[in-house]
Amino acid sequence: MSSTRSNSLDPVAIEGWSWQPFLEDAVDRLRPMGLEPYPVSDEFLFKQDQTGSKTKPTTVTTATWACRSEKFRQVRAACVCAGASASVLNFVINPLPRYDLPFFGGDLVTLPSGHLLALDLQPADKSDEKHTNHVWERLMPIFDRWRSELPDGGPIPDEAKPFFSPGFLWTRLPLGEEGDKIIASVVRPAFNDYLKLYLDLAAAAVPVSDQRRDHLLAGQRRYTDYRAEKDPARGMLTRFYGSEWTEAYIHNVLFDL
Ligand code: DBV
Repeated sequence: MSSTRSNSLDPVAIEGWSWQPFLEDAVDRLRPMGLEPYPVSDEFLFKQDQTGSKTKPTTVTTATWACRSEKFRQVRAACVCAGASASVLNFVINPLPRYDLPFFGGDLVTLPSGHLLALDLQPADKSDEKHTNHVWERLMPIFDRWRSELPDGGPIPDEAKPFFSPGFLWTRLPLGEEGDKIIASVVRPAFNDYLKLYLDLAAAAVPVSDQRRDHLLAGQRRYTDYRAEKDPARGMLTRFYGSEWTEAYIHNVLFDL
């Protein structure tokens, strides 16, 4: 097995990584949009280390897939595979501020305590109806369809609320057969429905004025700064790879606006 990845458009492949089919679905849908690789330096494209005790070490791999296109500043997937300790696909589409589009966000996380799953089209400015209404109108029926088949994930911090849409799909599922069944029959089609809507919105988006662009950019910065500051993966990544690598990864790759 090669120990590095080149910066290509092919989806990350990590042996035993449970979220691989989701990333493959996403890359298949994105390909027709005319993708180019987004530059990511080698140290963040592929990172591997050992964790756990000396007698029972686990390999922890973090790989990054990133591209850009005419309307997307950065599309990136952070892929973590650490055996039974963790499996994560964190997937974000960052549109260019020249287009009036929300962010696409997916956080698919498996920990020893269970699965935590989040999907949303997140606004750059929640109070701006011109930015949100036409998105929410089309998102809510999709949200309602899938939410009814998932347990509620429970409360999220108040300070996070400005950054979520009312279509924030958020659930926790148990490990094992029951959870796996719901992931295959509900979470995977929900992920693809959210992504399809997002790509439809992007296909229809036309460039906005300079003034509007500046407004959207300011909102995108607030969102990105928040995500970088509160990244729930910080603890896990720091345990695996140390603080220097983790902070550089969060600020220079994951949330780099
Ligand atoms: N989350 C990230 C990135 C990750 C990542 C870049 C590289 O933004 C993983 C990986 N999320 C991750 C992990 C956990 C969570 C939790 C490892 C578990 C942390 C832990 O328990 O140790 C959705 N993700 C969460 C939580 C929420 C979200 C609400 C629970 C937070 C908590 O309990 O404190 N993340 C949040 C969200 C989006 C998102 C709304 C966008 C759709 O990506």
